[in-house]
Amino acid sequence: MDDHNPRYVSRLTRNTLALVLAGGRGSRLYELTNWRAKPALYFGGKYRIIDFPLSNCVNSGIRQIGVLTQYKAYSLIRHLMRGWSHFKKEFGEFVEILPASQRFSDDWYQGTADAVYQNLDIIRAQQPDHVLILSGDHIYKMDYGPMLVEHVESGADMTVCCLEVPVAEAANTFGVMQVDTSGRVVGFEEKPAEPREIPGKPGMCLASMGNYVFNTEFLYEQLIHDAAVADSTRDFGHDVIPAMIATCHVHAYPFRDPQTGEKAYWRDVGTLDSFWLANMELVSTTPRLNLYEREWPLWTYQEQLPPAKFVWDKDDRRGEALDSMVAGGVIVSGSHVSGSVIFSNARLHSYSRVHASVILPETEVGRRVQMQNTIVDRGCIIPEGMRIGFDSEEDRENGFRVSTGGVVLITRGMLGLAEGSA
Ligand code: ADQ
Ligand code: ADP
Repeated sequence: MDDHNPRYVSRLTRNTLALVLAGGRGSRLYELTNWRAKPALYFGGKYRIIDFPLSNCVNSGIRQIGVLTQYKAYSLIRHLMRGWSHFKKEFGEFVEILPASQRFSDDWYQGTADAVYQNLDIIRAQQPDHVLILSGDHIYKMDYGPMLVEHVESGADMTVCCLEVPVAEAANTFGVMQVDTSGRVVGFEEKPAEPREIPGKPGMCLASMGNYVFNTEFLYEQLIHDAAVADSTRDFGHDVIPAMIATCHVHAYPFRDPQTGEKAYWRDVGTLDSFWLANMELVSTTPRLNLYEREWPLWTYQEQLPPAKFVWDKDDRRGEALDSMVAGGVIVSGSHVSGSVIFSNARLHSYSRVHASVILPETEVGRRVQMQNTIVDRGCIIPEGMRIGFDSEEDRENGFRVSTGGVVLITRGMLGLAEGSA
């Protein structure tokens, strides 16, 4: 490779088609994903989870993107149409929505490999050199260019992006692989109960991030082969990758922070506790995920709203928010917010205290509410005087969900509000 040719990486990224897998339900988020796919879930005060992989693609110079949808895609599709439809086909750029029900098969997508298989004709029409398959579920900033370069240099048929993760975190959750000294993958198990450790690193294993680079022809071959295997669940992690290891060249690309060379920030916000915690990490004084970095813009859609307003009310109650992120359209009136993430158009009324909570858009917090360690779904109206997050028994009696880590989830349904409109 010619390291010094600045066009080298851009040629690779230009000739790559990204397919973002965005059909997953995210069942461990319970009622939070009853009405929206996990990639459409709100995150970080104004984003949706899918904005992270999509922004990563654009910042990496990959501008041919298909988003594969399936489960409860309405909210996701609306977001993509409003926020991600400004690409210019004339420059060979697009973000295209590929819904399951539109394809030639009567079946909805089965596993992730089937989702891609059903779109083979669309991939063929683009004639990319490489296909980058991305999970639409994760929070991280990553330049995919260096992974493409390493993929090409290694001579691999396919590359899996990976991270070192504690064994306890990976068990039953991630694909776990073994590599030889050259970085070639020699073993892969999907969600093993007892992941194999990295030699010399007790307690750690090498987990798949669910992001893959395929040589396009090789991808066709593998998907067509898998489609003919009778007992396959048509899933990359369960079926396609384990079947390839013995005969094909699969390379592992470790995702590292480009500045420090250390393990990079990556969060699978798949549970209520991890979703809450990843939002809390953002309001720490020096967050590992910096949303304010100008060189890696994170794009999203948000309607134009007036600036957040903090009202010192007539009873001399200060409306204030400390160590918090507050979106547009919010009014904090005579209430105290700390360590929280408040999304657009929320209203917080006098004498209330909100701590360590994630409040999704269009929410109303009544007067004298005391709340901590809580996730409030979009459109909730919290009645005056409620105490939430102090006593799990009381929270359950009120009909709320309390996670294993003690985080409270409140949705409209739990408050007896109409669920059908936002
Ligand atoms: P999981 O995340 O558990 O494991 P899965 O539920 O298949 O795998 O989701 C992968 C991605 O595909 C998600 O972004 C999801 O939204 C999406 N998705 C799921 N089914 C889909 C479908 N039918 N159509 C479109 N999109 C779909 C995977 C890998 C593991 C790896 C983890 C990392 O299988 O090996 O460790 O990701 O989180
Ligand atoms: P967003 O699209 O911004 O994520 P929602 O997911 O709340 O917002 O809304 C998407 C649509 O799904 C709503 O307009 C509504 O019709 C439906 N919906 C959302 N949440 C619920 C719910 N809890 N119960 C019933 N329908 C809902």
